Amino acid sequence: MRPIRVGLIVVALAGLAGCGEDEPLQAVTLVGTEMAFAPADVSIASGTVVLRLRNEGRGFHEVAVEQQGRALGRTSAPPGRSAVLELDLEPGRYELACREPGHYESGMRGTLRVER
Ligand SMILES: [Cu+2]
Repeated sequence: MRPIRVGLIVVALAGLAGCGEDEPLQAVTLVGTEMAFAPADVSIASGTVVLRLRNEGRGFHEVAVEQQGRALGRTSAPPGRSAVLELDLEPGRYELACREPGHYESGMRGTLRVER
């Protein structure tokens, strides 16, 4: 059933993007494993972003979008599952982090650059 679910998500996002919003809806998929995000460094335009975490690891992972140590949003998924986080972001540099104990310190982090 998994390919069908992915297809439905893509259709849903395309539908939202075509609803007459001024800003395009951006979708980014991060694959989480032990102990990394792929891609680790992401650049997007400002506006609404749908961040999808696909956990392909063996343990529980999360992704938090942080700025100056403050989490603006977070989502988490058990192994083999995905989770979605939608955020409106101003231009700037944000950090991606998994705050499961020890994961960030082991390299499960990245950067999110939001351009104008
Ligand atoms: Cu993790």
